[in-house]
Amino acid sequence: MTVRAAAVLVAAAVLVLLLPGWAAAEWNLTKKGSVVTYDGRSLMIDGKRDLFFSGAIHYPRSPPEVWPKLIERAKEGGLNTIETYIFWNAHEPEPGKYNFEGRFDLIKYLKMIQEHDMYAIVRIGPFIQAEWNHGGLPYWLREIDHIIFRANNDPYKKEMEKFVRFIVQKLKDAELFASQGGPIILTQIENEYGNIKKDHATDGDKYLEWAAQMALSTQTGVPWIMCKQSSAPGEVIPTCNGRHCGDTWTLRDKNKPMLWTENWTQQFRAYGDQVAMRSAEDIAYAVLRFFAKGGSLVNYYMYHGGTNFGRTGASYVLTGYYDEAPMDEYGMYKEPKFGHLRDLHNVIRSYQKAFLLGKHSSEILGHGYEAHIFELPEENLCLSFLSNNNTGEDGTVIFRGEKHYVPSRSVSILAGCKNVVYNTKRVFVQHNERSYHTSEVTSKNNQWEMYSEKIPKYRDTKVRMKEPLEQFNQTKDASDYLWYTTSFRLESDDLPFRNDIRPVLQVKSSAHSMMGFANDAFVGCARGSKQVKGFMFEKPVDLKVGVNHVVLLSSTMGMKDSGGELAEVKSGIQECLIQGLNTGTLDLQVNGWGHKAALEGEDKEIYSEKGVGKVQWKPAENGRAATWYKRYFDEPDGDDPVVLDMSSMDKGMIFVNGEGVGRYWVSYRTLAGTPSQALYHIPRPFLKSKDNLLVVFEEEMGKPDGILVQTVTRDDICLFISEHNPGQIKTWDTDGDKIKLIAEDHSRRGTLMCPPEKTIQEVVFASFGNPEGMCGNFTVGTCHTPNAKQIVEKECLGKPSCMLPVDHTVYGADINCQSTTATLGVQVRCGGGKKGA
Ligand SMILES: *[C@@H]1O[C@H](CO)[C@@H](O)[C@H](O)[C@H]1NC(C)=O
Ligand SMILES: *[C@@H]1O[C@H](CO)[C@@H](O)[C@H](O)[C@H]1NC(C)=O
Ligand SMILES: *[C@@H]1O[C@H](CO)[C@@H](O)[C@H](O)[C@H]1NC(C)=O
Ligand SMILES: *[C@@H]1O[C@H](CO)[C@@H](O)[C@H](O)[C@H]1NC(C)=O
Ligand SMILES: CC(=O)N[C@H]1CO[C@H](CO)[C@@H](O)[C@@H]1O
Repeated sequence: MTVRAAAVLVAAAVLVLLLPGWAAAEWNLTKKGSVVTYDGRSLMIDGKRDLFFSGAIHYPRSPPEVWPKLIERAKEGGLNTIETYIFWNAHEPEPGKYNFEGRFDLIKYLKMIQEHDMYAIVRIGPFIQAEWNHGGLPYWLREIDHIIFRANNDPYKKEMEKFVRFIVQKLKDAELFASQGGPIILTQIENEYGNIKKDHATDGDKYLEWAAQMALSTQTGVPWIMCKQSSAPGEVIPTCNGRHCGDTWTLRDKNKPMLWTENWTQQFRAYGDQVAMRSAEDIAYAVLRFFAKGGSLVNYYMYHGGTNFGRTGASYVLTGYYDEAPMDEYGMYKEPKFGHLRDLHNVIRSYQKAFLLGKHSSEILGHGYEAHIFELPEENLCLSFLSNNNTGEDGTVIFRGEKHYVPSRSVSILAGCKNVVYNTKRVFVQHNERSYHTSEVTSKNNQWEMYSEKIPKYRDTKVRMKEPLEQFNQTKDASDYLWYTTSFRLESDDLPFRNDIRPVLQVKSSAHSMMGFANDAFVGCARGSKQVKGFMFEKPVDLKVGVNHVVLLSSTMGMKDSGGELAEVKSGIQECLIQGLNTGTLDLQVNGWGHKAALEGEDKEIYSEKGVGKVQWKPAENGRAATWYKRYFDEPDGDDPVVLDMSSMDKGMIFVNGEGVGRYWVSYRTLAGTPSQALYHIPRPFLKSKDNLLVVFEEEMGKPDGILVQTVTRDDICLFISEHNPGQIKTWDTDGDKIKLIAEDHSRRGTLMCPPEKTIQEVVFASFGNPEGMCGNFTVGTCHTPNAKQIVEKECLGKPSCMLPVDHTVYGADINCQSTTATLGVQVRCGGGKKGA
């Protein structure tokens, strides 16, 4: 130990004595390193308490060129921390062969976070779930003898430990832990183990204890966490994951701080699921309920979701990930979520001294009403959270002698325990909506060529078995696709005598979807769902006297990412029958099957410039099953995000310049009848200015000439503000120990602001009364002042931004609705400026 390190260690030890709490027992702090400690109130950096507003942004779900913008925007949103999982199967696709290139350059990502002066939380897992293929576990783990994932099982523990130590060492080598002067303040081992502990009833606790000790022994100098647990072994901190951690979670160990590692900003979606939304108000409410009870760290899951490129998504999960997050799939601000949470972060941060150092007490103020108070009398500082947990009932409470109006399911923050500076239901931030613009490059050279996959016959296959084989064992998860082929002979008396009766091909599958072919003709397709395991394919087929060939193309949409039995999840064809023959049912189960993993187009990489010449392309025809299509297109002008509208297609994979853009599945509709996802993001870094190679593999009956290249804007901006004022709204700032008023009474005005360089071109909607609907689709209610539109036009047209009063004296009252509280609803469209910017 060097003298300097010893000195710092002594300093750290003193620190621990002064501030009772935990500190990593021993490590060699570097000169620039920080000590991360904790107690029951919060984490501390070099002995100083801090608040952590963290956002989950996963590096493999965006190209590295985009990371700086995402991190900057997160910082602008009032975050001081970025959280990411580590993706084992991306980093170690084969045992001992590592990949940290491009989107998987974890070290570059963490350094970038540090350059932006932010902290990082690294959730190593290495099981991560994350709606990521196989929950992050490499396929090859399944082939290790006697392995049981995430259990007190030596083969699993050996591989897990090897990877965790490898990653920790890699992070240490790059000096990325806070103890070394890096950004990482917390590391996570395992992930939501509480969900499956019962599956390994005998040994779950032993495994967790081992995982904790193994993690601690890596000596990172920063605390370890385990999420979705209410207790954790030793000094490991258990943390909450959920929607309402302030209401649903109790931390058992009072010497550990309340940390919320996943506050879901929506629900992730699988194909077939309805759009899952969560309002800015509800997220803000949940965060403040948690902070009111003493929470000091929240991580938004996700703050930006990004895209499941290539084959990286878990079973059935949409290619676009958490599009409803504060930054949408394309990295654009989703308002008002982004701004409303930013305001919340800035307000709490302004009062963090009272909040973190003050004495915490609480008072019940009535049924469902409570106050949480953080008071530091010696400095005359006080901060309180007034909350109304009642559904559908606004109310007024008396707190410290003053009346406060608190809307239902909302929390107000009171500065000095007096002035409302924030209420979760009072959204002053503008809303915005996306619109899509078909780029002219769509029609320029819109010439498609096609190559139909060769449908293999039994004689073309090498892997043969009496019965159909399990799918993952054949594909090794290197492809979604496995061909199954079988051949059989029919005599003339086997076939139905009547022409209108056709035999039926019936297949039971535990894969995710399947296409059937008989004698080279496409018979149809069938699919399963995330909710129900397996599915049945039943289609009439044309068979003939003599030899018939039945070929099944079985496909998976990623491997399962959750549950205790991951290694045992099987896939593929389970039963195959021909029904309706004169001679009864023909059972093909033990008929002899040939297998061929992966598509020919995948093997030859015909989606890349390198491989595109390896097959003979010809002019495209629509509606051909199992067919590759290609065209070239130029990059649309400007910087707006680029998407493909795949509405005319059914299911398959998209590649641009050899990059896997993701799986698409437009024919999988929601209950409402709309495609689960029709628009697929092509990040601009995937594009060059001219001649981009677009290749699509279509399984079903798609029409490629209908594919549109589009650009996305958020030029539709809206206000939706009620005249009702729950208290004087003021914005305060702390200047040293003094609080100063920096702005007052935003409550009766709303601001509309266009994206940079654009101006307000059109007032699409304006109503003062009780308008309904959402930005992009407002309608007038029963109360409406007809001249609102004129007033807004006068105030806003041609300007980059405008401020509108929310006041009936300006718009006049609707004579029918005099006693109601009016709301101003406005939608304007921005435009002009740099073309396409
Ligand atoms: C601290 O440094 C000493 C001497 O270089 C070394 O033996 C020891 O393993 C280091 N401890 C840790 C936790 O890295
Ligand atoms: C708040 O309301 C929710 C929903 O009604 C309820 O589940 C929860 O228990 C309530 N919490 C408290 C502390 O009253
Ligand atoms: C995997 O497939 C091979 C044949 O390709 C077979 O020998 C082996 O038994 C299979 N393993 C499992 C676990 O099914
Ligand atoms: C617009 O709102 C109306 C009623 O509020 C609804 O019926 C309609 O489906 C909405 N349209 C869109 C495109 O959301
Ligand atoms: C851990 C937790 O409670 N997360 C919640 C955060 O908010 C989302 C809203 O979608 C909830 O679904 C999560 O449960």
